[in-house]
Amino acid sequence: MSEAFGPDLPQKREVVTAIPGPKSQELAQRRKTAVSAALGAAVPIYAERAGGGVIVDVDGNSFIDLGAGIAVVNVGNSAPLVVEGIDEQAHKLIHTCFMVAGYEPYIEVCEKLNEITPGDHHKKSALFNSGAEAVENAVKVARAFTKRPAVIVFEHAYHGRTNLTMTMTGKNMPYKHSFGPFAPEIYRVPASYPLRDGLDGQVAFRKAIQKVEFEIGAENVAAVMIEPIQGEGGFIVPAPGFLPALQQWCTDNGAIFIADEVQTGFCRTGEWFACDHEGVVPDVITTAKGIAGGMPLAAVTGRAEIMDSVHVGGLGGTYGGNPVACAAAMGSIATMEQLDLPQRAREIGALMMHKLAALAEQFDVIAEIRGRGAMVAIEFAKPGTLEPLPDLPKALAARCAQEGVVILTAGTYGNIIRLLPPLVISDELLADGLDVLAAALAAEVGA
Ligand code: PLZ
Repeated sequence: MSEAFGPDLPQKREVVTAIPGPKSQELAQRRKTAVSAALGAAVPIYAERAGGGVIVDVDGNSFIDLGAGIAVVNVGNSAPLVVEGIDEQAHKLIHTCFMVAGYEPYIEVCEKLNEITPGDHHKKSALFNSGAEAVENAVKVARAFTKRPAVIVFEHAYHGRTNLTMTMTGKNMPYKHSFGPFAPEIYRVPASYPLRDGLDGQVAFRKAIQKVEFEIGAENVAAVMIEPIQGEGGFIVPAPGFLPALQQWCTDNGAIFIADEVQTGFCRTGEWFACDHEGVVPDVITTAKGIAGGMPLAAVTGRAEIMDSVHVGGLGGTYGGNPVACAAAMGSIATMEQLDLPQRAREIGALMMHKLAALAEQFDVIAEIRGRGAMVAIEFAKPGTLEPLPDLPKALAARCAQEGVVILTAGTYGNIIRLLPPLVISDELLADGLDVLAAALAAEVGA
């Protein structure tokens, strides 16, 4: 097997026990006693090893991974350069706290992010532990720079689960329900959702921005934060022109345009970042997930004058930019460069689109196939309407798990299947996974 694929696991789908198998069931019992019931699970299995396009569970079942740990292991699980980086760094230095004594890997990651994120202006970065933490800090920076309070977010947005970021997240269940009161000065405006609003980018922009101008006031806006393709919201690709118009409005009105690329970043969409598709250059960009091949790391990267506007000591955290996570990031990014993963994401996307287009012909519950690169979704609705079918994706995910395929659901209405395989998955494995999904759909709605 190719060196690049990490652990020497056979790249195949193989179900050898009932799902969940006996060992997974045993762990489920222990979990029930020991782990808070508040944590959900997409599949009922417990993973032991993973690499390339497969996850092997504790019972020896080999699953095709079409979720990549929610767009995290873009370079594959335990990718060789990631493991090497972790191993080498762990033997040298695991922690000092960057605010106590600095270390090179932190600076190296910031240099790399400043180089690869959109735009060739002078940028600076700061590192954190999670996507939510990056989003929080991007808001802090934007408020400090502009000395304004309001933050504009969009319908269907997902930005995290902390108090500020859950406020910014659009969906009540499961993210916000019973967790209020929420943070002040967060304002939600309509997104561009071509399937459901039928609007072109300019019209969708006017609709959103009129709300901002009349209800909030442009001069009160610190930042407009948007996922260039909404992730948890259902891989919603805005109409062309929507993002550039927002960016221009921010420039014209002294607000900070923040792209939350936590889910879309690091080659997922067929470019290094989703903003690259329309040549959008955000003032600030938040990244996490794919950055470090599975290690917890996140970043805020932005125009130097914005990032430097915060007082010394104003940003930080005990673990943010941990040396081992930084070494993993350098391994992860090097893998993306060596394997040309933006290109591979485009190939994966073409393969998925081709297969799914055929499915859409066959099944009238498919309202739309959409996405960019290796970030593709199927939206389900009652035939001939846009009325969501929220039970179908759940049923499909359950059927796929039984057959050895891990797929994830999404969407404000829960009526979406999202496909985001590791970018090192083979064509054969991907095709097999999609065939299993097709069979599950036929079984669920009748061929
Ligand atoms: N911004 C765009 O997609 C995380 C959430 C999983 P953290 N998405 C997966 C779950 O149910 O908790 C995400 C995102 C975007 C921010 C975040 C938050 O990133 O690393 O989960 O904090």
